[in-house]
Amino acid sequence: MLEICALFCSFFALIPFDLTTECQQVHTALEEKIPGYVWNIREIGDGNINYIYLADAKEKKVLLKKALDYARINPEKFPLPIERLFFEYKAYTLYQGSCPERIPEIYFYDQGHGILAMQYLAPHVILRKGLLAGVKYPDLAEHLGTFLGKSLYLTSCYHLSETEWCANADLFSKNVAMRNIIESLNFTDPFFGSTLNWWTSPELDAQVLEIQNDPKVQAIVQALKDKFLTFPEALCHGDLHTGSILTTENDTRVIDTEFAYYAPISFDIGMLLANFITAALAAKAHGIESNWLFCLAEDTWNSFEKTFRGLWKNPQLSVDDKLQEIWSDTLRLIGIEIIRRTIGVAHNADFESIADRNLKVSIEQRALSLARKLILEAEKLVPNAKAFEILLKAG
Ligand code: SR1
Ligand code: MG
Repeated sequence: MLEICALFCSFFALIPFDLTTECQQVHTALEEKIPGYVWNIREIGDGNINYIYLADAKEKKVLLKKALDYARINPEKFPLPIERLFFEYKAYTLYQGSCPERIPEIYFYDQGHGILAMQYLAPHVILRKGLLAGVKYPDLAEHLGTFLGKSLYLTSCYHLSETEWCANADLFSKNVAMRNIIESLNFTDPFFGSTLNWWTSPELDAQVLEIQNDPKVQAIVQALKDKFLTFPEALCHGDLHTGSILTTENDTRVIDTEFAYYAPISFDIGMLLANFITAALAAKAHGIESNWLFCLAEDTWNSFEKTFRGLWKNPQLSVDDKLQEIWSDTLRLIGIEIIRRTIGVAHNADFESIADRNLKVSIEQRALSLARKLILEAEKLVPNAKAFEILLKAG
């Protein structure tokens, strides 16, 4: 009897933990590509778009991303092509050439099953969770500023030959579905209205109306949207918020590159700094210090600028002029990202996990007013050590 029981148990130990069709496909792909292990597979993700699995064999762990033909956040509203994973894989491939130390190792891409397998990073946590828990990462600004400088400059039209740059821009221009999401969710819906938008109502209603009825705000956002769609300056991650970064105290890795697109250099920087500022604005509600988070934004910019200047070798264009343009657009994009995370469809835990409604409202009101100011007055702020402090006071 004991023997039968042991046989029964060992038989089931060979079968993955979760037997959904998707999980079964993950299991099949793994057995094909990395044979010789007994994989225990479980779903561990909670993102907006894909399913994430941890495959755990005794001696080996692999993280697998499985794309379905819709976004998990809302299958009916967001049908999505599985090919987004191809662009994610291609973006990792370019990052492998420009800044390999800041991404996970990629093991395989299985186009047929829509699966991307990569290094399981442990004990890494999603940066957003770490920041909201008050963890201070001593190397984070330097890691991310360097990542921005290297990944953006080394894939740009200022560095690559025209042939290479055109080939890259052409390839990523086919990531149309993801570009359309950015176009709608970041640049259109929050500023021009959409039934998908939601916010803390009625408290924020007046501010939302003010933003959506301000022709100056709309003209600036429209201009940035046009620039995003028509200026393939460098490879942008496309979704570089604090949920797309894994950290330990001394390591930082950028993940989730499925929105990758050739776009203006400022796009990634604006989104990332906006998410630091969002965390800073929410800090009080989470019982954490805000100043370090504002400094994180400032230090990340400084590290980006230093890296970018160091790499710049373009005699026809002044690096100062280019950085000035990137800076002003970055500020406007910070404003755009803060607004879309407060009144668009996809919000962040920074604000949404605040239980005290009055406190949440006051933080969101401050965020909206700061963001609007950034969009309208970006020209007035010069990139110096005090810029983010001024921002804080202005908000
Ligand atoms: C339909 S996807 C919603 C959001 O999730 C991603 O992380 C992007 O930020 C996108 O806007
Ligand atoms: Mg993501």
